[in-house]
Amino acid sequence: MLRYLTAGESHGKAIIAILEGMPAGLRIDSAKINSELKRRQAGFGRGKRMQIEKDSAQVISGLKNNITLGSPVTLLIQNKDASIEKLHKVLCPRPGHADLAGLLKYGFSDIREVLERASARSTAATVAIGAVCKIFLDGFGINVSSRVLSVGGEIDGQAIKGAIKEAIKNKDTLGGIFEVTAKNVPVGLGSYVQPDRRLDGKLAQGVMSIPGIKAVEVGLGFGYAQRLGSETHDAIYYSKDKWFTRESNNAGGIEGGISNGEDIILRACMKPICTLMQPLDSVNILNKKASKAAVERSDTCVVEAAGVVAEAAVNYCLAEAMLEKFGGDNLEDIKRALLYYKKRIKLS
Ligand code: EPS
Repeated sequence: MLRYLTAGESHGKAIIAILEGMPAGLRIDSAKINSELKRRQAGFGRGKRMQIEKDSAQVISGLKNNITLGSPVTLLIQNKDASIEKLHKVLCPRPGHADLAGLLKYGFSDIREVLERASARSTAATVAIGAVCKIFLDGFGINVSSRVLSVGGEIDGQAIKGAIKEAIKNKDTLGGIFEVTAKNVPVGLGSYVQPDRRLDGKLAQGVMSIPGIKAVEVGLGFGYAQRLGSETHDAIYYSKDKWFTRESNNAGGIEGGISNGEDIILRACMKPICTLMQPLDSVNILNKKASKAAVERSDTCVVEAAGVVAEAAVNYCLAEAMLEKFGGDNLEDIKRALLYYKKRIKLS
């Protein structure tokens, strides 16, 4: 069983993740974790915080001589900006952020108590965990990547850059759509036997829980709504040398909540960042008077970074599904179980 917990405030001492359930015997190269953390910090439209931080993870448990022990792996990313105790109060909730609902829910009188943990800074932990899972999946040839499909309705790279520049100039923000693809995933991950074991449901949960994500679709997704069944389902062929094949992949690699051996493809929509330098109407939470929403240091557009975080979520989800199907406490046991399974399905 694979599970994790993250901790840390945006301007606290550090962001921490504990990942439990990685099998023993996996070599972890911390440079690989750090290169994923660096990718998360990149992209045109990021704010000033990314110039302050140079995220890198210390692995403080679960390894000996860089090899996993099967015990919890703790990852710690120090915050350079650890000014939480000195930061000013925030009194006017930003529409779209967790500010107002979080304040009411926890009974705070300062929105800072909400935003410190609600901040997308926590996605550094998601990426660190995903990077360990990526190293695990690499050993099975499974590869997850992402790409930006559109930002503010623009699809061309230059037009996207132009739209972000315009948004910066206008003190506005932009969202967009990205796609995540997982290649070489074996057939049979996830299951139809219980709702909470469906792979598409798990992937959607992982990606939907990234801050700012408002929609996730698998394969043709919303596109199914305009088409006939005869035009959409991926016909099945068989030949001795090629085994079972498809000529299309509208299902996005998942049928009945199970991976079907085709590429897993999902897309997600990120809303525009909700901290606006030209803020929307809001209300002061102390005197209840109309006011403009708080302005905090923030980004203009993070769709590219969100794609990197989604890769991490998908890596985690696929590692979990691999361990559920071929699970063991030892990496070699898992490799053997997969080999045996592949042999068995080719023979059937
Ligand atoms: C982020 C760190 C944050 C923000 C942003 C993303 O740092 P700071 O608040 O110090 O500028 O740049 O997160 C948000 C503002 C938010 O509301 O989610 C990061 O590390 O990605």
